[in-house]
Amino acid sequence: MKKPLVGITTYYVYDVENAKYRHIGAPGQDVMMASTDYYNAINLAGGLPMPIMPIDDDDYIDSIVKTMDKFLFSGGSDVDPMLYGEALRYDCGYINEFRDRFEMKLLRRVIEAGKPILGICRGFQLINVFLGGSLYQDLKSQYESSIQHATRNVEKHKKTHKLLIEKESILEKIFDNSEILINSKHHQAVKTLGENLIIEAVSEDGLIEGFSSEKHSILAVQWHPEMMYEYHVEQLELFKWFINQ
Ligand SMILES: [Mn+2]
Repeated sequence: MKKPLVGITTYYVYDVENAKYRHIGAPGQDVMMASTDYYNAINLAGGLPMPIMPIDDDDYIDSIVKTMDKFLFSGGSDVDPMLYGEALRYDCGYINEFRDRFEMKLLRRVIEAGKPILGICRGFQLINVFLGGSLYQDLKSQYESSIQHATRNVEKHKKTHKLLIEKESILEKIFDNSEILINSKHHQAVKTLGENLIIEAVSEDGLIEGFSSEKHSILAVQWHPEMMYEYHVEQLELFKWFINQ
């Protein structure tokens, strides 16, 4: 059987971001970057992972949407608050307008084409914003909690907080459990939920950590299963579900 082609979004890195610590390329060159974790996870789950070059061209985007069977919207920089109608707060992180513009166009076409979508971290937040939801620009200053969601210097696979899974949700089917432990690498989170989205799981302090949409074939999570599966095998089940559905 032919393996499903899974298009995975990538970082678009401006020359100026790369310039300070340049290891590759020449001055003036923008580059594409991606964490290998996504590609390894999709490959192990039985899919054929393909990086999507961020090229802002409508013909290109149409071809990609036709060619790929499924789409993974990956992690990365903060979504521009202007896209959910808020002014930029002092504690919002780095914003890449090129990537936002490209991925919003891509997401629109993928949803129109009805192809399955898996969102992770930034991908999860981008989908929420696309469907009319909003985000906390920075949890530390906007959401009172004793849980550390932004564990920047903690190992990628380290379990740091609980995930409380909704009854009869997709995540309950995937993990066969109502509660698991997950990593946490986000300083932003869903504030108001987008249209047609259903909550799949929350953290103990009440933040949405997973949502789905049957209408749009979306499953999206705030944590990073691709950083965990090597150490915590249950996390690979999420990618297997995505490939096999
Ligand atoms: Mn978290």
